[in-house]
Amino acid sequence: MNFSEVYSRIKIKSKNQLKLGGGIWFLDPPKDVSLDGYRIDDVIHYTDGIILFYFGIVVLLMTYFVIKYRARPGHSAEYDKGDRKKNVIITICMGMMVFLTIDVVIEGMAFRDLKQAFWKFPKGENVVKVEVMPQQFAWNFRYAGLDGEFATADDLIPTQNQMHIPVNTPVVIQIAPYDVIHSFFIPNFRVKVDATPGMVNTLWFQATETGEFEIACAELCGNSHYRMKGVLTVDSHEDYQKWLSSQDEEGEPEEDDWGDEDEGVPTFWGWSWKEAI
Ligand SMILES: [Cu+2]
Repeated sequence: MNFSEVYSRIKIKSKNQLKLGGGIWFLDPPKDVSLDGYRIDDVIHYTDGIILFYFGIVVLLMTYFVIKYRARPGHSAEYDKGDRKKNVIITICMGMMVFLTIDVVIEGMAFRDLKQAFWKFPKGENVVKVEVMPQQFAWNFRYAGLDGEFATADDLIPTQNQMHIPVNTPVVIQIAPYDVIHSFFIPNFRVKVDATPGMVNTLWFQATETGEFEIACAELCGNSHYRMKGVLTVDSHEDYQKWLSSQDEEGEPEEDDWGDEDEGVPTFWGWSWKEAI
């Protein structure tokens, strides 16, 4: 297989999968349509750049030494343990440089982003709250309904795998699985959160563009994990309200709340909203 074959395969694959932004062929990530996605891209670009920089230095030095110390008449090989003072100092300096310019910088960027965005949960009236309950192998979404309270009779549960949110509005999700560990991943938003049995996890994001985007399960959760795919539709405010009012209310829970075990689909679920820390 030659280079252009590899190139065309990658192109075709990614075109079918996701919407792409402009950039360098296979390094091209899915188009960022979120408020804070650029922060993740920045960390990835910095990591790529700095690693490429050190890789370049290593390749150049290796090439230089391979030529300089090549076997030739009048030059015999010399055994060197590499433990002379000079070698130790160079190694420590290189190690420190890598540590300071890669590890420390990335850690700094990550904590800055967590503090400024990802851990700063939006509060207030306009925040859209959604409860997410993945199961083998589908996504269940729950909206609070008119009373704004979860686990009440007017909760809205859209068709499985269909999530709608309004554009330019902060969205907070709380997620807990019905069965095993899953992971809620929306590549176009650069966010991901695990669904862990026995825990309610939280995540927030905000869409900057309308459209349809993929929701993927990012945790190998069973034999049909590959088809655990949902659609996140970002609507205009008007369309979102229209969609909300077209959804059926959940109704009073029936006696057999969690459905038949063989059935595998919960007939009633939902928990009270837990305020994020
Ligand atoms: Cu899954």
